[in-house]
Amino acid sequence: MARKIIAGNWKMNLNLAQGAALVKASDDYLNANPAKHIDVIVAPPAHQLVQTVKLSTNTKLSVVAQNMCAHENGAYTGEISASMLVDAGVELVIVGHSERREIFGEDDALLEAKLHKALEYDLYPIFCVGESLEQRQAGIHFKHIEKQLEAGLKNFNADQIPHIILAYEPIWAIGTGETASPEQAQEMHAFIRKFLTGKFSATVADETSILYGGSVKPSNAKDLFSQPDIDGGLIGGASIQIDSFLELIKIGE
Ligand code: G2H
Repeated sequence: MARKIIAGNWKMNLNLAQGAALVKASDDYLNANPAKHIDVIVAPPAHQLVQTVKLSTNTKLSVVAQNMCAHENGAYTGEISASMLVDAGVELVIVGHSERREIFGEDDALLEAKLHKALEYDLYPIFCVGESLEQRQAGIHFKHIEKQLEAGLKNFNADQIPHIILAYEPIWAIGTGETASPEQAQEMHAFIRKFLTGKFSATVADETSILYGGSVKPSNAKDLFSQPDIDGGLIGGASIQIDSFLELIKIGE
């Protein structure tokens, strides 16, 4: 069975004090509720990674970096490497968020290299895929997701795939307040699982967590997370408020 995960992507938000308060509240909640079957992940901006790792005492609370360089080390001003993330105590890294693809021009080849570099360092990548509104309206959304998955995963073997968490984030639903309906999300998650079955195996497909992202909030999370192929959420806006993030963890359990 795939792990159930609630991941908060803080993006470029929260200062040190705000980040500490949010992670402390999440940690306290998990310590007070030890029987919950959910993994919680928080993705702070880079300057908060070390602090966040130190504040996470519960084994179910992990820290994910929002990005990583594909290169080993060297003259890459502004970048952070896989070994630096490991050094900071980080366990996971987001790869291919649509904001990295769209705003910073990260292409399929670069993202594939990042995925391989992350696994080389035993960092679990959260690999994001998603279609634009135009692609959905043109009816090519399945084709597009298949293309992104194929490009990112083509050189991995079946044993490696369950170490990669997938996130389906339709671009038209990111930070827009518009959410994919539970049916639309389930349809795409089932498609992704079928892709994994065809390319790797039914066991791999069953063991790989597929998260949904795109304006998830307490009011719509229950319907989304109860879909059979949705294993949790990658949440932006609603993850940076303590109350709503704790509520989402409760709904995800
Ligand atoms: C999608 C999501 C987090 P939001 O980017 O990855 O953000 O929940 O604000 O749509």
